[in-house]
Amino acid sequence: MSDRSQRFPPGQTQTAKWPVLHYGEIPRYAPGTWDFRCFGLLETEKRWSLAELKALPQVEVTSDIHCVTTWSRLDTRFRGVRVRELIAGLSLKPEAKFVLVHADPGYRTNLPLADLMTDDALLATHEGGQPRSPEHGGPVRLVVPRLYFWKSAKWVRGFEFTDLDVPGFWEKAGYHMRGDPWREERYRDSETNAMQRMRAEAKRRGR
Ligand SMILES: Nc1nc2c(c(=O)[nH]1)N[C@H]1C(S)=C(S)[C@@H](COP(=O)(O)O)O[C@H]1N2
Ligand SMILES: [Mo]
Repeated sequence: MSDRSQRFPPGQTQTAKWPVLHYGEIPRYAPGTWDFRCFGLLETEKRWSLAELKALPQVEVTSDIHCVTTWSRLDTRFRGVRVRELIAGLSLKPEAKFVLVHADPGYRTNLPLADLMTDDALLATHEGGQPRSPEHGGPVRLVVPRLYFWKSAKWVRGFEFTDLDVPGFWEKAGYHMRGDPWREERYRDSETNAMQRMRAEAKRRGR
């Protein structure tokens, strides 16, 4: 079972800096054509423009974030739309049990629908009172602090509701399908090339 009596999940250490980690280039976006889409196992698909998303009720949540490369950052203050509120307005089909998160540039990550329905799961537009910088996922990033941070897709563009758990980018490369830091669900099995590359990259950037 998860042991939340400790502030840090097993194997994690605190970082004061906030490392920037992603695969590929920081994507550009056009505020006029950017949209956030919900599709898949829904009666009716839905989309929001950036202006529409920003006009939804905002909440502020302070969270600890835990990267699988072993750094943790405490007390990060995010502001945005609570994912649960967004999903509450959708007509989900009963078979919808998982979400494949779609993000720029071609990033995907999967998680159980239940993990998006928690109080602290946000579509974050702000951090520490500032709009999200492009390198940390602006204009909108997903934040799911209860799971390892690779699930918190930067440059998020949509949720695809599915009946099966479809592996995303890192999950296909061997990362855990769920990724609960308190259970140390880091990798599914042995280390793959992609994982080694990512770790070497993190080291190079001086995490
Ligand atoms: N779109 C996108 N989102 C992403 C990634 C990525 O490569 N592309 N990397 C993930 C990983 S592995 C981590 S640790 C966090 C890092 O977020 P940060 O750069 O804000 O620290 O973003 C996650 N979200
Ligand atoms: Mo990561």
